[in-house]
Amino acid sequence: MRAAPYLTTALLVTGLTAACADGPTVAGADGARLLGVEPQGGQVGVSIATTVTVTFDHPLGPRMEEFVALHEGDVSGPLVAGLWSTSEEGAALVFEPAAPLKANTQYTIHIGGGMTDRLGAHVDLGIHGPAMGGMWVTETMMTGSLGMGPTGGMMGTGWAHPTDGTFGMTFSFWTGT
Ligand SMILES: [Cu+2]
Repeated sequence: MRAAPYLTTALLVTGLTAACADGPTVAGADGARLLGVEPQGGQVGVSIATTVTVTFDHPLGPRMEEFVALHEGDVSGPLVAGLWSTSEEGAALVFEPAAPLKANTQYTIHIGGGMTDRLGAHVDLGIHGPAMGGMWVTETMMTGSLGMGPTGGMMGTGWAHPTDGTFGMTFSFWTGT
């Protein structure tokens, strides 16, 4: 299932979303890949009525919507009230805020780094995440934040990458007026 190096390079230069959408959709040795984040990291002027959608190239395991969150401010900020659910037969996680977002405010989508897909393979955020404005979450970012230390719930299984010491990826966006 692993693409040859020349193929990977070709995908990177030909447009990530289109190329990957045409790729394999069957889970294999490689875990599901993050394909889309809406709003993307760095986006400004986002509607206060926005929802958040996080899309993968094949379905995730059960209850993975527990490992994605929307913070007000940066990753250390409070959680926005609302409901995460799955769609696309488990390949997309969708957040409906309980109320419209605040105007002219930063929000940060936090996607867990330890999620697994339906076959139990580790989800990959790194192939496409950075190109959509994603930033890896370090231990320093987590332990410095209110209520998010080792007992705070966003550093355990599902949030922590199994090997590299990161805690998922964030995508910050800014609402408009
Ligand atoms: Cu978080």
